[in-house]
This record gives sequence, structure tokens and C-alpha cells, in this order.
Amino acid sequence: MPVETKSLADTVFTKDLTFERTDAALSLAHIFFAFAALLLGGVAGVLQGLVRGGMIELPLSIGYYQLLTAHGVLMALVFTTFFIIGFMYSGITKTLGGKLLPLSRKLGWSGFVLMAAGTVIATVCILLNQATVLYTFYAPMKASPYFYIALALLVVGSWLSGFGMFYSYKQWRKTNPSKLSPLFAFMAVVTMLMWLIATLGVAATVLVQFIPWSFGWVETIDVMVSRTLFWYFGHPLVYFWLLPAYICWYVIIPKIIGGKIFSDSLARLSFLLLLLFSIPVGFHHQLMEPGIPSVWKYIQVVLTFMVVVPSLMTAFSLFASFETFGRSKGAKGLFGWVKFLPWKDVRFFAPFMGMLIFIPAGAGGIINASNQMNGVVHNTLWVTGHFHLTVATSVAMTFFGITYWLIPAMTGRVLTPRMNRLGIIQSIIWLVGMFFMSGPMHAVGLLGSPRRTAYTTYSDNADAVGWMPYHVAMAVGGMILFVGVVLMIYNIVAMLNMPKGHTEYPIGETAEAPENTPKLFERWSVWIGLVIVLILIAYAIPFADMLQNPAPGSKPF
Ligand code: HAS
Ligand code: HEM
Ligand code: CU
Repeated sequence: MPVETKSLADTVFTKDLTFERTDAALSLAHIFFAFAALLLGGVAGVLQGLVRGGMIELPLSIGYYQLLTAHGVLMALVFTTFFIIGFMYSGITKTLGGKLLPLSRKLGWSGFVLMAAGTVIATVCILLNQATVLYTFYAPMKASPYFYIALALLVVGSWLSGFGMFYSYKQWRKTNPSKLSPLFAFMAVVTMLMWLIATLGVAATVLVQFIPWSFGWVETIDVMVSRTLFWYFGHPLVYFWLLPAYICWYVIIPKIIGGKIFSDSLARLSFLLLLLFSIPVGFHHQLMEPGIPSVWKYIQVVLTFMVVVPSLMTAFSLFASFETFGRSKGAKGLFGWVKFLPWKDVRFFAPFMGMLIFIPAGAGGIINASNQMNGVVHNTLWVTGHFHLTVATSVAMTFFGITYWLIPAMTGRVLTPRMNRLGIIQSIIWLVGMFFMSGPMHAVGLLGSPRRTAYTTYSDNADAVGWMPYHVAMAVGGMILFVGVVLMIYNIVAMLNMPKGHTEYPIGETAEAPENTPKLFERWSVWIGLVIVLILIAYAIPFADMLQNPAPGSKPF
């Protein structure tokens, strides 16, 4: 008797797909890859917490920095980038005609392959202890040249994906000349444009400085130049994580709560401001470094405070969306609308908790950016606490929330009440874990405990001994978070077994007429021109100065 065989694809996808199978598969491949990185990164994270808490020693001669490199790379570079590209491709497909153009599809898959190859090579280098340089790969710490080549693959792969999105957007505008482009697609274009301009910096330092130096073709490296190019990229990197979360907050959440997007033009303007001001601000990571005249640091700090403005606009716009919706349901009083929000829906709950945490997270950022206070917190665990709130909570929880409708929509299934409940439990575990991890990180950072340091009491120095209870609390938080990672992975696998059915891809509608959005918002030459001007103002003179008066080159370390 013939045995009926079912391919893997047949088990994953049902017939109720929102998209064509190949398009759904492209997004899903990115999302699954991202969560595999989250799992591995989570293992590293919890071990780090336990080491710093003095609770374990690492086995098999794994070094603390090796682990920390794996964690930073897998979480900050791999989990984020793969999720973001998968999510944005799905939104581009949904809003620009329901189907990817063949060229965009090809670029998307080529990007995926290059990025995946880069990730595998980089991970192998880290596991072999050939790339213990942390995710910021500061010179003069030297990794195997293959690690830098892997990073280049990751970046070039992401460019191809970006070109795929630009192409879809451009073709759509050609066929719909008089129409306003869909908000999701516009935001995805801004995000990838910012990424493209920012990654030029990291591509330059990797190709011109790190690869020749690590192969031994040149003997020394200019540390100042490499760090400056890194942070020219490094700050927009954090906005590359944030903007897709903002896309969810602006475009998806209003639909999920049953309301409307407060204002299309405000949303677009905030994204354009983020594009302008995200890049010329890298010096706020170098405030404590010698060799950059304070006037340039000052100018970039002013620009840093400018980039806070579109985030405040976002907060305003979200409040307005929520309040307008609540009042339309009959809410009374100043905060009566709060109880009309769908608290029991994980698609809302997880991203909303992300928004809420972004208030203290952003406030911490403003503290970091203030020169004098940066002197107190720089290189302490305070900074680690800051970004576990921003990227590892606000952004990560938003991505988790997206996953609970994206996977059902991409596989042709419906979210069951049980999965929804597990999702809410997962979100609460994450919040509790982060409370115990990030809270003590902030506190002990103010007491002076350094980041990027394995367990030590500095020969029983009284201050360092006093830090220990906080480090233990961090470890407890890390263990709770790890349970959150494992439950998230369980949920993803379990979602593939949910009943078949149609899940809508939630795209919000705007409260105002499309004519209200200025045409200028899509004159890209204007915005790119302004970005270039701002970058030149912030960087041209101090960077030229670094090139003309180089510090003595550094030998590898
Ligand atoms: Fe940061 C270091 C400054 C935002 C990530 N940051 C880092 C590092 C990372 C990172 C990874 O100036 C470490 C890099 C390394 O390894 O060395 N950061 C800022 C500033 C902001 C900021 C001014 N950071 C982020 C975001 C990140 C991120 C976003 C990732 C996603 N950061 C710094 C500085 C350093 C730094 C220094 C260097 C420190 C050092 O010395 O090393 C701002 O953009 C923040 C603006 C945000 C707000 C909040 C707006 C609130 C919203 C939510 C509304 C809520 C609603 C719900 C509507 C002002 C939008 C409410 C409902 C109710 C019912 C109440
Ligand atoms: C660093 C724990 C999730 C991004 C760290 C540190 C710990 C930690 C203990 C190192 C502190 C130090 O010695 O400086 C955890 C745990 C997590 C988690 C237990 C959850 C299970 C995440 C996520 C992200 C992230 C989701 C980003 C999406 C980072 C980055 C660093 C870091 C970028 C800095 C690495 C470096 O300094 O080179 N984490 N983390 N973490 N974490 Fe996490
Ligand atoms: Cu920054």
C-alpha cells in the first residue's frame, strides 16, 4: 500500500494563507531564524548572570567574554535584524499589492541566505574563541578575519533585503501615481534608508580597517577612527531596532484595539525626523573618550536631544489613539479610557507593556546623553540596565506581540484562547524577570559596578563586596527571563499546531483624509539631502581632524 507522505511545508502551511506560500515562507524563515538566535543568546545571557552573581563557574574553559560576545551578537545583531526584515517584508507584501514582485522576492531570499551564512560563520568563530571581541568589536581587540567577513555578509545581506523593499515601493508608486503610499510601506522605507546610510560606516571600518589588519596585511589600526565609524553606525543601529516596534505601535496596534491611527502626517513626520537625527549623534557613546574636541561632542549631544522629539511625538500620538478609542466607547474622566483597552489580548498586552517600559527606558537614555551624568554611568551596569529596558524589553516585547498574529497569519491558523493565555503569561514572566535584572543593574551601576566584567570582588574591596547582593538579584532576574525565552520558543512551536483558519493581517486606518499628508513627505531627494547635510555638520570637521592627525596606530590585542 502506498504511504501518504507530507512535506514539511505541508505541515507548516494550511490552505488559509494570507499570502502566497513563497512570500509567507520568506517572512517565516526570518522569524524562525531570529528566535533560534534568541534561544542561544538566552542561554548565554542566563549564564552571564549566574557568573556575575558568583553562583557558577563556566565549564569547558569557556571564557566570560566569549559568552558575552555570543550574547551581544546573537541578541543585538542577529535576533533583531532577522526579525525586523521578516516583519517588514510581510508588511510590504500586505500593503503593496498582496504579493511580492519577483525581483523583490529574489532579493529577499538572497539577503536571507547571505545573512544566515554570515551568522553561522560568526557564531563558529565565537565558539572557537577566535572572535572574543564583544559585539562592538572595538579595536585593538582582534578577531579572526572570518569574523569580520561574516559581519560584512550580514550587512550586505541586509542591503539586498532593503533593495527588495525599495523596489516594491517604487513600483507601487509608479502604478499608483496619485495615491498616498501605505503608511507601513513608507515607514519600512525610512527604516531601511536609515539602515543603509548608517551601515556605510561599519562597512567602511570593516573593509578598510579590520579585514586588512586582521589578515596581517597592515600592522596597526587607528583606534579612534574605527570607534568613530562604529558609533556613526552604532547609534542608528539602536533606532533600526526601535523603528519596526514603532511601526507596530503606530500602524498595527490601533487596528488591534479597534480604533484608528491618530494622524498619518504626524506618524510620517516623526519617522522623517528619526531619519534625520538618528545618525549624526554617535559621539554620545564617546563622551568620555579623549581625542574629540568638546565642541563636537556638544553639537552631537544637542542633536541627540533633537532625536528625542519624535519619540515624544510618538508617545503623544499613541496616547491620543488610545484615548480617542476609549472615549468613542463612552469612557469618562481623565483616565477612564484605560479600562476600554483589550488587556486580555496578547497582541495588545505585550507591545503595550513595551510602550510603558519605554517611558523609564527613554528617561534613562536622556540621563546617559547628559555629559556630566555620562561620567557617572559610562561603562557601568547602569548602561546595561538601560538597553535591557529599551531593546530587550520595549522592542523585544513588541516583537513577541507581533509573533502572536504574524505566525498564525503566515501559516493559515488561528490563535487559540490557550495560546493567547500562554502569551500573556510569557509577557508577565518577561516583565518580572526584567524588573529583577534591569532594576538592580541600574542601581548597582550608580554604585560603580562596571559592565563587561566577570565575577570578582577586587580582593574583597568593601565597595565591590557591597555590589554582590545586586548581582545576585540580577542572576535571579536572568533565570526568570530565561524561563520567558523557553516559554516563547514553546509557544512558537505550539502555534504551528493550532487549528487551521484565516487570521487577518492587522493594518490600521487613519482618522484623517489622505489629502492632509503633505506631498513633500515623499520627496526622498529632499530628506536624503538633509541627512547628508546634518552628517557633514556633525562629523566632517572632527573626522577630517582624526584622519589628518592620527593617533599612533595600535598593535593587535
Ligand atoms: Fe540608548 C547606550 C542615549 C534610546 C539602546 N543605548 C545605549 C546602548 C544601547 C542602547 C544598546 O547618550 C549601549 C551600547 C553599548 O554597548 O555601549 N538612548 C539614548 C537616548 C535615547 C536612547 C537619548 N537606546 C535607546 C533605544 C535603544 C537604545 C531606543 C534601543 C532600542 N544610549 C544613550 C547614550 C548611551 C546609550 C548616551 C551611551 C551610554 C554610555 O556611556 O555608554 C532616546 O532616544 C530615548 C527617547 C525616548 C523617550 C521615551 C518616549 C516614550 C514612548 C512611550 C509612550 C508610552 C505610551 C503608553 C503611550 C523620551 C514613546 C503609556 C500608557 C499609559 C496608560 C501610561
Ligand atoms: C549583556 C543578561 C536578553 C542584549 C548582558 C549581560 C547580562 C545579560 C547578564 C552582561 C552584563 C555585563 O557583564 O556587562 C540577559 C538575559 C537575557 C537577556 C538573562 C534574557 C534571557 C537580551 C536581549 C537583548 C540583549 C533580548 C537584545 C535584543 C544585550 C547586549 C549586551 C547584553 C547588547 C551587551 C553585550 C556587551 O556588553 O558586549 N545581558 N540578557 N540581552 N545583553 Fe542581555
Ligand atoms: Cu546612542
